[in-house]
Amino acid sequence: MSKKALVVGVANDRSLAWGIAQKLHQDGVELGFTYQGEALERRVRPLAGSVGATIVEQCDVASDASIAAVFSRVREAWGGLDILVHSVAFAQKEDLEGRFIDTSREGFRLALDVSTYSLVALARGAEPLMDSRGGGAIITMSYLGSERVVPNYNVMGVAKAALEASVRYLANDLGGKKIRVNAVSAGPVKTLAACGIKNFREMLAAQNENTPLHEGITAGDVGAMGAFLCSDAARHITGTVVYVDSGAHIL
Ligand code: 0WE
Repeated sequence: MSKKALVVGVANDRSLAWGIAQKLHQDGVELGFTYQGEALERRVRPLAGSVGATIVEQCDVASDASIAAVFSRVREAWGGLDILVHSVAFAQKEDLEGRFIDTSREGFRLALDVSTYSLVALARGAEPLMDSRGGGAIITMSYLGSERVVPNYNVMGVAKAALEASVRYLANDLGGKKIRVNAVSAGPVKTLAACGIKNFREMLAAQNENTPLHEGITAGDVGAMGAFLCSDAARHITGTVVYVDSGAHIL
């Protein structure tokens, strides 16, 4: 029977989650997608259709009830789950510029709720469904701003640091059930999430000019690594962060 993957975080055809979904599809994995709201539904439905997705559900990752509804749909349609792709982040625009010290309590709470706690909540929902398959793989997306100060990344850097730590604690909790949890730390890619970010063009240029490989990163590059981490070839890899950044993190 084919593997089943739930992909959370496709916004459009440039999304890292879409890059991963396409690679999983090539590997023969059956796909399900969630979308955040009505505006994104119009983008996600056609993409989901193009890879023969059997689940397309709305999911607000800030709502436990919404997450529970998604997993009951997965249980009903598939009876189990092999792969969970988490590719979700949000901080208020005002918190991605200026000084980190000025982050409000609500801005901090929102960024860590949507970008970090959502992984914990989704992993908890996936656990029994993966356990019933004898194991599974969970991946999430991170960024170097979790461990270095990247100008303007600010509260998202703190959210990604907590996300990477969450990967380790989740990997430890779920290892006994043969559920692996890993993160891909990607270099900058021009996705919807990058829209309107100050100096993003310069960051893309730096990725091309100032990295060991002198090459930009594509959603396909991230997708290939994501699909690998979800495959049996990675069966002994858990709790780690893999860099897909042309070597930027060593400099
Ligand atoms: O994680 C991210 C971006 C995530 C993100 C993007 C937005 C833009 C629109 C989270 N929240 C929002 N909120 C919005 O209102 N990246 C790794 C891309 C990124 O974002 C940056 C970067 C890089 C790289 C922000 C500042 C500096 C560098």
